[in-house]
Amino acid sequence: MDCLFCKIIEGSIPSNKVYENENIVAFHDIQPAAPTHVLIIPKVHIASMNEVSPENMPIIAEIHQVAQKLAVDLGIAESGYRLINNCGRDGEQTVHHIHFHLLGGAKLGALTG
Ligand code: DGP
Repeated sequence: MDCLFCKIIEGSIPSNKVYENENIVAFHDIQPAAPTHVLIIPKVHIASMNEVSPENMPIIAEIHQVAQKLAVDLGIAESGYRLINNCGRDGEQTVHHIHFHLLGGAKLGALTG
């Protein structure tokens, strides 16, 4: 499958991984928008939030558990952070393998749209 994040998961494209288990990988974003900017993705290919089904909803929950743990590990839990999913054209989703941005390490600007 011609998917950038599937290639990162299989290791044919390198990434700076901060977490991996049997279901999930997290790695530093190549274009950080904050001092801490990690992408958390499922190993199973789900194109976007629009394709999440009741069957794979548990992995979305697990991604949130991993985000909570990574926020602690990366030292941003106490000061705060954002966990963002961009979906589709208006959401400015550019990689069509569902991913959650974990952003922190500085006061983040207001969401203005
Ligand atoms: P989004 O706009 O929500 O689809 O965000 C996609 C993110 O993926 C964007 O912040 C940049 C990041 N990205 C794109 N290509 C690569 C890559 O090859 N490696 C890494 N680590 N991140 C990438």
